Amino acid sequence: MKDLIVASNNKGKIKEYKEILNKYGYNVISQKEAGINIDVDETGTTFEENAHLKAYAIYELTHKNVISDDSGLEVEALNNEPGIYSARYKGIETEDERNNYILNALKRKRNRKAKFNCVICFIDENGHEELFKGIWNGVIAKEKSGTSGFGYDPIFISEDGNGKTTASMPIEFKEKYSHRAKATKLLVDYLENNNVL
Ligand code: ITT
Repeated sequence: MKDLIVASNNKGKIKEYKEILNKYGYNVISQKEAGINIDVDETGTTFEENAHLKAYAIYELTHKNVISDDSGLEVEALNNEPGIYSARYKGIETEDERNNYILNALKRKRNRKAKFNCVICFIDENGHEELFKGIWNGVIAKEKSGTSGFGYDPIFISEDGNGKTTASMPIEFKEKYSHRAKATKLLVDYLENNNVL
């Protein structure tokens, strides 16, 4: 198995990377499992910049193959917020309260279009860097439902589903269609075509 350290402290993301990448023959090790206890400051202004900052910080400490993930939800009627601030939107502490905030903010809006973004930054053990991006279009539900996944999954209805939130769908659904699944597919194609690992 080929090892990849995932530069993340988000348990939901790490679980998804373990599930998807394992199927492709990669062994995903979280930064915590690699013995690294840091939280990188996300000072960038784009998903790309923040993905780079997170991957580079872990690469510098390990000089091993690293991936990071900067992701987030953009809601059209909220000027594409929360975007890169998805994990700390309006300083609201919990995922559940952030979901409530968005549902409230959209109460009288007709336009409920939204999309998830995911940028993966891969740095190989020689320091060569590549970025891969995935987007998942959908709408914001009228109310929360479901318990699978994490973050905004209880309020996001993707264009690929049957009108249910992604938190109401089996795990395999996100593995196939999500922003993360799409970016991961590009990463795997790159790794395989270039015999990187
Ligand atoms: P790391 O930086 O340690 O990886 P983080 O949670 O801070 O963890 P981000 O800065 O990339 O990561 O923020 C991503 C946020 O976007 C995440 O906390 C969720 O709120 C949301 N998000 C991203 N992908 C999601 C998904 O698949 N389902 C639901 N919400 C998601």
